[in-house]
Amino acid sequence: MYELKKIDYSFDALEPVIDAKTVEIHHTKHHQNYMNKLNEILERNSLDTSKPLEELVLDVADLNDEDKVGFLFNIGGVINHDLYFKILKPGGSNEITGTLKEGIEKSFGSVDAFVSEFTKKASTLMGSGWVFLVINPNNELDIVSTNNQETPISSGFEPIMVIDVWEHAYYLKYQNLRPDYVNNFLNIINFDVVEKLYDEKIQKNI
Ligand code: MN3
Repeated sequence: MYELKKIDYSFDALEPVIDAKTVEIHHTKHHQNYMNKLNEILERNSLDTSKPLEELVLDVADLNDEDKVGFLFNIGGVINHDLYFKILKPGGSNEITGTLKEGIEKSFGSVDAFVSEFTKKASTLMGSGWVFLVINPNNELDIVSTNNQETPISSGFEPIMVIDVWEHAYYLKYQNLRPDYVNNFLNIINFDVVEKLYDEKIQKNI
């Protein structure tokens, strides 16, 4: 069935922003567990599993009724964590430049305004969930949050950047200080990867 994507840096590569133990548990236990549970559900349903997960998630209507909730939770868990680990950069962020900068300025007014809104949403989201930078159906950038493991793909958005605000993402180091985690997190985002995703998806939509 589906296999978990490897992360292409070591568990300690995001220190000091995210500690090695947190990255290790997050990827090898939490992320892996969503994949295992998803495969268990797919084994007893007949879906086209040759598709990428980002397309498969839209086939939820084809599942047995009793598996629909578990399917959305676990496939969202895999997709969201794939993006999360993909957009992080050992050694720290690069600048927001090029087409991504233009898109952000068009949708939010300025990079500072975007960072401020993203930080606020991620710091104040209640309970467990995610905050995303997405391309909305009008091909503009937007910030959306989801609860639990829901992916915004289910609502017609294309996510290109994300922060995981489940406590398992930061609790060992930050405990209750989620705003500190959020502020530091913005310093390890690989904006070149985010820009590449932005360019690919905008091109596809034209
Ligand atoms: Mn997580």
